[in-house]
Amino acid sequence: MKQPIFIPLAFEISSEDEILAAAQTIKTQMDSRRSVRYFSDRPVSKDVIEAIIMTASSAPSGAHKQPWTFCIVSDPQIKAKIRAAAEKEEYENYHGRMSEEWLKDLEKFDTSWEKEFLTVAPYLIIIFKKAYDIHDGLKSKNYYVSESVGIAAGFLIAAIHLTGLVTLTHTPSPMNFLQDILERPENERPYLLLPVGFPADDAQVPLLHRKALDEVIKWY
Ligand code: IYR
Repeated sequence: MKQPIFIPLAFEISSEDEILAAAQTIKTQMDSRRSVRYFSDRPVSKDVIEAIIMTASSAPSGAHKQPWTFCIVSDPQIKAKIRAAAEKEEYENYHGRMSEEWLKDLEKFDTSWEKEFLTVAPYLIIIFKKAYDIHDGLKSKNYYVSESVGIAAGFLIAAIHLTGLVTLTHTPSPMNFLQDILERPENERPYLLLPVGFPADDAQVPLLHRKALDEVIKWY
């Protein structure tokens, strides 16, 4: 058996005051994050995208397998293909596949089958989850794949926001067309699509309220 190698943890203990101040600062910063559906076509540098992807890829994962691929689309033709395919599915969703209750729950967001942001935002990030890996033709197992990729997606959304950009968690359904358009291998499945960029000058967001502390916390 291979001997595990351990190294000292790089960690510095902060004072209680510093910890509380940091927690409150992060709370305020993250509370200003909003899902945005109206994008500007203002460009974003590739270096920024690479940095936020590496932040996402630093997420914990089952057996540290990092079972994800981040596909970054800036090519206008590919974006147009993705938009056409997503809108085709979404049209069906909004015209019969989604229940009345579901449509009513979405009223406050004023969404529709039209997805202009898919061609306007400078980048589309499509996260693929890897059910298993293939190295030199050999399959190897991944573990807790959905949990791992969900955590990475959370890191990505936080990184995008803290960087000063906006995004939206978009899940066209079904989204297997992404597998075909992006020519991903059989072991990968589309997980989430995130347009990334700057908001449109006149971007608006719905007035929403977040749940209060006592609605989301139970102490034991
Ligand atoms: N996927 C559709 C519908 C949709 C569903 C939920 I749940 C949302 O929170 C928002 C939209 C769409 O993208 O419009």
